Amino acid sequence: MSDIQTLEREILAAISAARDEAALEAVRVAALGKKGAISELLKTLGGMSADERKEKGPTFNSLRDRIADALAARKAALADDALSAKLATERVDVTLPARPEPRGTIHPVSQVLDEMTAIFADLGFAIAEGPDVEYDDYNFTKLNIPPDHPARQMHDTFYVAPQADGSRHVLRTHTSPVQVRTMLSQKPPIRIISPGRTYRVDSDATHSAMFHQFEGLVIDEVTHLGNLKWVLEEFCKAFFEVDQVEIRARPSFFPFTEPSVEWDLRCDRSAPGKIVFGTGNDWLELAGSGMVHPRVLEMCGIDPEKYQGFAFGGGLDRLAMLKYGIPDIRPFFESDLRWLRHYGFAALDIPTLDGGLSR
Ligand code: FA5
Repeated sequence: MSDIQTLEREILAAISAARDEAALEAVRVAALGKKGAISELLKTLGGMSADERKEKGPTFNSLRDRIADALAARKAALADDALSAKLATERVDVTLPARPEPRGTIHPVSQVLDEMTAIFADLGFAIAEGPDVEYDDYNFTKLNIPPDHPARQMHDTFYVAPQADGSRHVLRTHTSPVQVRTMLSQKPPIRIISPGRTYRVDSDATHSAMFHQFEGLVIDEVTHLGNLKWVLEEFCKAFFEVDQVEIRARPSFFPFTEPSVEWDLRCDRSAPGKIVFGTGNDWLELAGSGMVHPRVLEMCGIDPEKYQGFAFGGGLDRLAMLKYGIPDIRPFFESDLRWLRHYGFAALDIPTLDGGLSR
């Protein structure tokens, strides 16, 4: 075997023995680097006669090309091996079962909020929203509660520091300012429901400083308390998942409605720890309501000669407590995981009217 063939065999053997890129690079340098064996061979061509160069030149050059090709092929194979090894360590076994227990749950307030919006959307109401930090003007004045009016004392208000222009913001004490925002930005007919956070300086087993309310508003050319009663009855039937309900009206007072009506829902609380809706001799407070006061319509740019409407609102946390038998409002906002696991809902059980609200 010629020296050239021996050299080629040795280099090819070293190439296939290289286990990684660094080892392969060392083989390349030893063969094709400046002082490499093949480079040294090529250098000898310069000292040869023309005939000799003609004979050896192609042999040396093709040797160099074969070694370069073998180096490139081995490099590609090593890169493939490295990628396969990496993929093998990162492989996920998709046949493994998911975590046996879902860890998060849906808070009862979120659940009730979803249930409520599903019901009112089905009745043709749009969802409206307003900010937690509200203009004093929208929370009170445009709702017919001017500054220094005694009705302001009905709400224990959190005031925000005065603005540079002297105007004041409040943490909204009810969702009723969404009525104002809606009337200022939309033309009748209006049909909205607005659930959201509200704030009052208040705390005991059934009152929290931050709580949730819902607000409904309907404005059209002809509306009356009968429509309001029907809407509340339809809501109660769907929400409490019973075929029949009975609600009763009591006269009440809200500065932004005239007349004002408070609604109660008939229920049976005779069995300990249980409430049945639609029968019995007990009554539960459901919502405040009334026909929108003409002055409110006027202040919100709606002609009270042409339009009238009704509004209603109540406590969303209270509805959750009633429906799901939760006795105390305070743990709602204490982030106690044991409470959340007990009263929470499965994350994928999104309430729908046809799929069932609270299953
Ligand atoms: C209002 O806030 C009126 N805006 C409701 C309304 C809307 C009347 C539209 C007419 C037309 P009231 O102050 O009564 O009304 O509050 C309504 C409900 O919010 C209460 O019945 C109660 O369920 C709930 N609520 C009030 N304060 C708290 C509190 N601190 N914690 C939990 N729930 C509360």
